[in-house]
Formats: sequence, structure tokens, C-alpha cells
Amino acid sequence: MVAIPHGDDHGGAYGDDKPGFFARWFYSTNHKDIGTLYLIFGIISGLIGGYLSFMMRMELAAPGISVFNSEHEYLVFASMHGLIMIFFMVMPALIGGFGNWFVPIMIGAPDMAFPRMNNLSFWLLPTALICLLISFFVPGDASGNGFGGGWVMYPPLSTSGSPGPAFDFIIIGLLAAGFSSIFGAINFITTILNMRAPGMTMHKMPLFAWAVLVTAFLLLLALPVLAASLFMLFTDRIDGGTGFFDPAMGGDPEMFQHLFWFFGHPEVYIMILPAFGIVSHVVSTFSKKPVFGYLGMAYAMVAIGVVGFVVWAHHMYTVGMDVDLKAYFLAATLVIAVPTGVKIFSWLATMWGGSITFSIPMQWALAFIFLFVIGGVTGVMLANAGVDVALHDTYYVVAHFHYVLSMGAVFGIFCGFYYWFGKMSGYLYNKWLAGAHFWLFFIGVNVIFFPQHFLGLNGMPRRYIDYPEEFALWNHVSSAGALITLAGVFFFFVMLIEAFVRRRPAGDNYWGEGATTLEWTLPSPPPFHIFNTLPRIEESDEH
Ligand code: HAS
Ligand code: CU
Repeated sequence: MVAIPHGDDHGGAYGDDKPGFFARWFYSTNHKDIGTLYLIFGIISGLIGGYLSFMMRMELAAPGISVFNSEHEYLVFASMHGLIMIFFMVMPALIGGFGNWFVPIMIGAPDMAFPRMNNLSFWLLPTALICLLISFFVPGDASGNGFGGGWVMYPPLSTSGSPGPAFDFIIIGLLAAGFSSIFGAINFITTILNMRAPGMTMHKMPLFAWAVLVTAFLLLLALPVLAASLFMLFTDRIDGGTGFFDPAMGGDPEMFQHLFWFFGHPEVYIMILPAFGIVSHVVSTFSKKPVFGYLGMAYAMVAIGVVGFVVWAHHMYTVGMDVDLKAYFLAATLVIAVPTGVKIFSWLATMWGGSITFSIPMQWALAFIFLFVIGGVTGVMLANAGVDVALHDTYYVVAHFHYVLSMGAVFGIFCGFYYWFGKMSGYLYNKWLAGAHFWLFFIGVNVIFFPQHFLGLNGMPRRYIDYPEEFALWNHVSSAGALITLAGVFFFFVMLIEAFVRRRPAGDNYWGEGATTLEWTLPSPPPFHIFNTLPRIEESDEH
């Protein structure tokens, strides 16, 4: 019999009864091991999602190219790229990966509140991803395999428009991923509210823990709405007698858009709030200053979370809504720029007068701030209903959301990855390789997405496989950017392999002499030393 590690066997301290490989990773109830699984899963999904996007960029490199066999195939790639990157790369890495690893440590808890449910949350995800991948290979509609209706899954594209089983696999997969997130959210909320160490009051909690707490509430409130709307699509599709979204049966397809975006807009903050948390830690550590306006930073995230629930219809300005309703959603959306601005200016104020080290994680954090502001400001432009009528469904929107996601959320992930790499693996990475990764990535994604603003302003619509000659130049540039980014990804993997082959041990404070660590929000003197509880270095020496 293999020993099944229990949740209370925390900190990698399995005693004499070390579990075998299978028990350790498949039955895992240890928050760090589960965090590691999430990170590995995120990297694998990132490769799949990245491959899909690369193929799209090659197709769009010049007018008239045929990388894909059909328009349908292109749309399948676009739809799956969005779903995989959101549900299987960004969310698992930021929340499942770093959340699991560091929230218990930061609040002084031995593990997550429900370690076995934590295991379930993780293992639902590979199951879900397999369902999505199966959907590629089974019939979608008359023009081929897979579902090509976009990550937003609007009916009738997702009902009568895609009668084959491909979309049913997506429904099942997303339901599994949704439950994974809901269980994870319950776990984080319970852990943070009930398991803080003595003296660790809410107002002393590190900002990353605050970010994950707010994110968990958004997940808990938004994901069930997605699950319900997917289920409604399902019963509409299988002739279950419902026609929720079918006008012929008294239903309304616009209703789906409301349900979807009631989930979808909070979802974008689900993807960015944990990155906000990470950036706060990194900016503070490498400025050697406590973060400016700690409480303002925490409550700005709460405000973004709350207001994020009442702005959803800014994705639907073109459905023909009443002008008063447009005015409301416009105003409500603009309000979000205020707490977000509080965060941006507090990061700047944290750096102001600080003793700044331009370390690798700090470079990602600075790039995050710069590029996220560009993405945020284009969001403010799109929030204007009148402007959005012209820009909706153009590449301007694509440019906007990639600046906040590919350069916001993803830069947040790499920022956290380099910041905590030594804590998680026990090793140091090679700074030259990491620097090559950063610069190629930074240049690459900007070359991909900045020109897309011009394409959008000139009216190039999204979700088309080809385009007229006049859009050729900036599409060409954009595709060249994809090659640069690919080179950056290559250096990321070389960096990883090098670090695990060379195994240079990371010192206790590899962030540099005198760098403020997480203690800046802890009661003083701290009741425990946060990172002394990390076992990795000692553990690997035993073998
Ligand atoms: Fe967004 C579409 C508006 C933030 C992600 N967004 C999307 C889509 C995604 C996405 C994925 O109102 C496309 C979905 C699809 O497939 O169709 N978004 C905003 C606004 C914000 C915003 C106002 N979005 C995000 C974040 C995302 C994300 C974060 C993911 C991580 N977004 C929209 C709108 C659409 C949209 C429209 C629909 C477009 C369409 O037609 O389909 C805000 O949260 C951004 C706040 C941040 C800042 C920067 C820092 C603030 C400072 C303070 C001062 C700034 C001021 C503004 C006073 C604003 C520095 C000045 C304004 C100027 C114009 C200069
Ligand atoms: Cu939105």
C-alpha cells in the first residue's frame, strides 16, 4: 500500500514515510506540490495555446496565404486559442500555481483549508483540457471538425450552427474547469478567512493574498453563471425541450450574451488581479520600500472586483440597446479606471525615492505597469459606446485585450515566476538567459500587438482568415512579432533546463542584500519567518 499524504503533512515534511512518485503527485494534498502541478499544467497549456496563435499569425502574415485547410479550421484555432489560454494557462498559473504556493505561506497557514478538494480542483483541469482537445477531432458543423464560434460561444453559432459533438465536448470541458475554479475559490476563501496565523489580521495580510481573496470571490460569483449558461446551451442543443436562446421557441439569443458577459467581464479581472498582487510584491522588494498606500492598494482591488460586476454590457453596445442603458454602462465602466489608477500611481510612488534594482522580476513588473496602462487606456476608449460601435469586432479590440492579457496577465505570470523561482525550486536561474527571454518577449509582443491598433482603427474586422491588400503591411509586421516572441519562448525553456541541470542553490535572500521581503506587512517581530518554512533546498540534498 502506498501512503497517502495528508493535508497536515505540510511543508514537504512527510517524515520517514516519504510517498512514492505516484502518491506524491497524483494523490497530492500538499499545497506546494499542487501549486507545482498547476504551474507545469499552465506551461503545457501555454505551449498548446501558443501553437494555435502562431499558426493564426502565419496564416495572416500576408493576404492570400493558405496555412489552414478551411476558414472553419482557422476559426476553430481562434476559438480554442482563447479558451485554452484563459482557462488552462492564465488562471491555473496565477491562481492555482502561485495562489497555492504562496497564499498559505504568506498568511502563516500550514496548508489550504481543504487539501483533498485542492487535489480535486487540480485534477479536474487535465480532464477538462482533454475534453477540449477531443473537440478538435470530432465533427462540429458541415464544414469540418471542431467548434469555430469563438471563445464567447454565442448562439446560434453554438446551438443550431454547430450541431456535431465538438461543442458538447467543450461544454463538458468548461463545466469541469468551472467546477475546478469554484472548488478552488471556496478553498482560498476559507483558508484566508479562517487560517491566518495569530497576529495576521486582514489589514496586515500581504497584497498577493488580498488579490487572491478578491479573485476567489469573483470566481465564486461569476463561474456559476457561466456554468448555468453552458448548461442552458446544452439543453437547447440536445433537444431537451428548451429554447432559452431560440426565438422560434420564444427564447432570446441576446440573453446568452448578457449571461456570458456577466461572467466574462469579472473573468478579465480574475485574470489580472493576481498579477496586480505579484507586481506589488516585486515593486516593493526591488525598490527596498514598503508598498505605497497599502490599504488603498487592497481596497482598490475590492473596488475593481465589485464594480467589475456591473459593467458587463460594454461588450454588447452593438446589440441595439437603449441609449440610456448605453450611458449607464459607459459611466460604470469608466469608474473602474479610478481604482486601477490608484494601483498604477501607488506602484510609481513605491518606486519614487526607492533604491531600485533592475532585476529580472523587476523588469517584468516595470514592463507590466507600462504595457498594462496602454491596454487599460484603450479599454477606456472602447468603453465609450459611440466609439465602440465603430471599433467593436475590429482588431482594435484584439489589441486592447492582448495588451492587458499577453502583456498584463502573462507578464505578471513571468514576473512571479522569476521572483519566486528560487523559493520554489531552490535554484538560481541564469540571468543572461532570463534577460534574453524578457527582451525578446517584450519586443515580440509589442511588435505583434501595437500594429493591430492601426488595423482596427482602419476597420479590419476580427475573426476572418484573410483580408484585402490594404491591411498587408501591419499584418506582416504583426506576424514578424510572433517569430520574435517565439524566440523569447525558446529562451524561457533554455533558462528552465539550464537552471535544473546546473542546480545552483539559491541563497536565503537571493533578492539581494537588504531587500525588503514579505515581512513588510507582517506584525513585527514576525511570529514566523516566512521562507524558512520552505523545504526544497534541504530536501534535494538528501538524495
Ligand atoms: Fe477590456 C473588451 C473596456 C480592462 C480584457 N477586454 C475586452 C476583451 C477582453 C478584455 C478579453 O468597454 C474582449 C472580449 C472579446 O473577445 O470580445 N477593459 C475595458 C476597460 C478596462 C478593461 C475600461 N479588459 C481589461 C482587463 C482585461 C480585459 C484588465 C483582462 C486582463 N474591454 C473594454 C471594452 C471592451 C473590452 C469596452 C469591449 C470592446 C468591444 O467592442 O468588444 C479597465 O479596467 C482598464 C482600466 C485601466 C486603466 C489604466 C490605468 C489607469 C490610470 C488612471 C488614469 C486613466 C484615465 C483614462 C483617467 C485605465 C493610469 C484616460 C483615458 C484615455 C483614453 C487617455
Ligand atoms: Cu469587459
